[in-house]
Formats: sequence, structure tokens, C-alpha cells
Amino acid sequence: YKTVHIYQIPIIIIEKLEKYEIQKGREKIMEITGKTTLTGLIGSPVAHSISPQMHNEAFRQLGLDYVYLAFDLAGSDLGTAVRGLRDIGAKGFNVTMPYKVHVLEYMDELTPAAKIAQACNTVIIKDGKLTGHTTDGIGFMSSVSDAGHDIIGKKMTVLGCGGAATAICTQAALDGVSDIDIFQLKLPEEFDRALAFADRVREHTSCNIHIYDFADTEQMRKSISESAILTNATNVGMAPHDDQCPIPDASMLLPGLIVCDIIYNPRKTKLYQMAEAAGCSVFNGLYMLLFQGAASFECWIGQKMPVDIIRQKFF
Ligand code: SKM
Repeated sequence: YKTVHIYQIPIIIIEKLEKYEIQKGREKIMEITGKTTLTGLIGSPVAHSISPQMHNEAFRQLGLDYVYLAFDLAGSDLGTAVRGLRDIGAKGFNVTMPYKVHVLEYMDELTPAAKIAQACNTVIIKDGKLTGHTTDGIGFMSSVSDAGHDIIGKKMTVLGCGGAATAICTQAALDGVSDIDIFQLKLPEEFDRALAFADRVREHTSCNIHIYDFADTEQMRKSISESAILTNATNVGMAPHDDQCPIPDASMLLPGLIVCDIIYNPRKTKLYQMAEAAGCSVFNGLYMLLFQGAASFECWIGQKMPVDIIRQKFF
């Protein structure tokens, strides 16, 4: 290695600054200052998340003095963390598993979507007040349009009625999807929760929504045949169980059907491959993640995320 003498240090710094300046000329550099505003993500785990890269790149592209950090709350008290973020002046934050439902009790207000879904992935902080919102469904609906489809006024079949499904169905119903058939395993608590969710959707939208037993494959076949889009919102097919498929056979998939498997690990699940082979138009949940982030960004910042740049860099 090369010995660096004390007198060389200023030269090294100047060289680094020169490089920085050259880079600065090419693209904007993000600098943390005394005025930098905090946004971020709470959940557990969070280390795998690409949200920090996504949002920080967007801030950098737009020259905004904001930063987005991920906080793993394992072993922490959720209420303390939420109040802490508010008290230190954060602009807002995303909430991921396993806190999307639990966080509701710390909100001062909920948006209509968060009220129907009874879940929140985006907290907006304004004048010390916390508003809980959900952008996961917006992300889904944007990814449908992004894939070149229009499902407004049409029917959708959804597999599963967990957190992802309720966010998707809420936004679909609010946006004007006319009918939604949801298939949920008949586990007592989960099924009752699904029925209560359907009641909330009916109360707040004009969508025709029905919950069916996942085991009722004849109804599933009928629902899919009447639908413009089939969405898998279960985790069946997700790695490491990527040999599994949420539907019993490919004969349920007719050419022309749109199929979205919100799983993106693997990029092409068994259902995805089956649908592709059947001549369906297929896409996964990767861009749902991009567009939910873009919607959260807009809630906090009031500007559009440069999604094309972010998509190119990280997706
Ligand atoms: O709802 C999103 C959340 O906003 C961010 C996220 C992530 O960074 O992994 C995942 C989803 O839960």
C-alpha cells in the first residue's frame, strides 16, 4: 500500500472535491443538511426493502432536501416510534408488515381508503396531525393501467382476502371496478373478517362484492370466466414454495383474460407461467411496489415521483 504523508491529505481532499464537482456537473448530489426533512419506513424486517433507494433517488433527481430511512421496529413499541417520528418533525412515513393494521390506533384521521381497508401503509404528518392512508391499492390500479389495461366498469376475481387483497379491492371499488369476487379459505376468523370487509366496501362504494370459499372451485371457474382480470393476492407460489399454484388447473385461464400475480419473487410464478402459456396477458406485482411508493411520495411532497427514472434504475 501507499504511505500517505500528512501534507498529502489536503491534496487528496482537493482531488476528491474535484471528482465530486465533476460528478456534480453531471447529476445532482444529495446532501444531508441541518434542514433535511425525514421520511421513511417502519416495519420488521425492513433491510430488504428497496423503498429507501427509490425515494432517495427521487429526492436527488428533484433536488429536494429530504431523506428516506428504514427503521426496523422489532422489539420496539410501535406507539412510541410513531409519536417519536411525529415529534421530531418527520414529513411522513411508510408502514410495512407487520404493523399495517396495528398502526391505525395511533392515527388522528384515516382517509376513506384506509377506513375501508382497515390498513395503512402511508402516514402523512401535517401540523402535528397523523393521517393514515393506503397507497397499495393505488399502486395496483396504476400497475394495471401501466400494463395497458382498463378494468373500470368490469369484473375482477381476487384470490385471497388478506392485507394486500383488501387494499387492492378497496381502490378497485373506489375507482369504479363494477364487480369483485373474492376467494378466501374458510378459516372462521379470516372468513368473518372478509365478510366484514365486503360489507364496508358495499357501504362506501357501488361495487358488487362477494366472498366465496376458496375450496369452491366451480364458483371460482365461473367467476374467472366472467372477469376481465384475475388477481392472485395470496402468497401461494412465493419463493421458497414456488412450485405451488393458487388455482387447481390451467383450464380456468382463457385467452384474453388479464392475470396479475402480485408475487414478484420469483418474477414468474407457476400461475404466471400457466397464464402466459394459456395466452393471457400477465404481469406481476413489481410495479405495484413502484407505484405505491410514487403515490406515498406525492402525498408527502406534493410533487410527482420521476417514476420512469426510478423504474429504470431499480426495477
Ligand atoms: O406497502 C408497501 C410499503 O409502503 C413499502 C414496502 C417496502 O418498502 O418493502 C412494502 C409494502 O408493504
